[in-house]
Amino acid sequence: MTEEPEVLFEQRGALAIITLNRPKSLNALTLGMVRALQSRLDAWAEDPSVGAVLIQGAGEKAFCAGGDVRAVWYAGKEGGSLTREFFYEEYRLNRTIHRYRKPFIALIDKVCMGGGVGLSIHGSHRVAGDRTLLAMPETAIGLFPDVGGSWFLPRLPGRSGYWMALTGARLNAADCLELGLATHYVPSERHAEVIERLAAADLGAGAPAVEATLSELAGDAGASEIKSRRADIDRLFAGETVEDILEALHADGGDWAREQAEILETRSPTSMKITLEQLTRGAKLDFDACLQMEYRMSQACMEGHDFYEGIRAVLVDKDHKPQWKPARLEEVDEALVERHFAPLGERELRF
Ligand code: QUE
Repeated sequence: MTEEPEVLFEQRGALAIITLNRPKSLNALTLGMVRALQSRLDAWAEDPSVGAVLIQGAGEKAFCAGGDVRAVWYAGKEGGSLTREFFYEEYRLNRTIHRYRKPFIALIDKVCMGGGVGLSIHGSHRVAGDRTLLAMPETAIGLFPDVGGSWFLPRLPGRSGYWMALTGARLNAADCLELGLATHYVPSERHAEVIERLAAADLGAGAPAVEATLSELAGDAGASEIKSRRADIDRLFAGETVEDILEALHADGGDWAREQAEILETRSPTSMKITLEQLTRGAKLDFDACLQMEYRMSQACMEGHDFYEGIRAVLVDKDHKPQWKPARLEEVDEALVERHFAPLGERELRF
């Protein structure tokens, strides 16, 4: 029996196509996939026969559910090097996509979370579909919204990125378009046509050729619920501390605010505090500095408690009852937050 490759690469016309191919694991990104993507993107960048790159997920459920954090979890428990190498190479790949000189189109139908957002948001075009479900849910697993979250989340309209980061809210196509996380909506049944049309297009014209094709296929994603919530989000998530935000949510009295507070009360207190600090700092940093900060944070999380407990509760035992430590926001002191931003000396992320 031959083993299925975890990523498939092909070229049709001037269109280079990536298919994330671990459908049973929601195409969660392994280090092997990161390495394969990095070397292929580097090669395609120099290849004059490639006019644009498109990335999609295999199967019916996901574009990409995130990093293969289960493997990182095992490595962390057993002293393996994956806790260092995975984030290091994943963030470098995010940067390659951010700096890519050719159109980079992601078909983000179905589940697109965490690391999956990192493979799509930094490209030039994101095409949402009918089953798009996009989130940065890391505060639920004792992590923080990485893969460039410090760059793109504080740059979303108003406080919407802060709300997404803290709650892990799940967005549909209309919401993604509203916030600029998606550039186009194309009905899912026409996503195969997106590939066919781009493969047949004269991509020598670059982004305008891609733009024309996507615009022709684009449809109406319908009304965005977030659009009607934007004023609430901007008002209730404006606080400088997580405690301030929770206080505003409790004081509001409405159902939506109460639901948001209930969500936050299940998230890792440490994750929420470092996430708010991360976005506040990220708003003023350039892209590379954002990733370097995130790498410091990732390594501090690997040394801590909540990541192991979060993965245990959500992906290993699946009891969804994490016992966070510290368990309460007020126990997460400034020194603990600051530790997540400390320099790493020889181990810093370098480009
Ligand atoms: C929050 C997350 C992730 C998550 C669930 C959360 C995440 C992630 C996965 C995931 C899903 C399926 C897999 C896998 C990992 O789930 O980042 O290996 O097969 O990667 O609530 O941040």
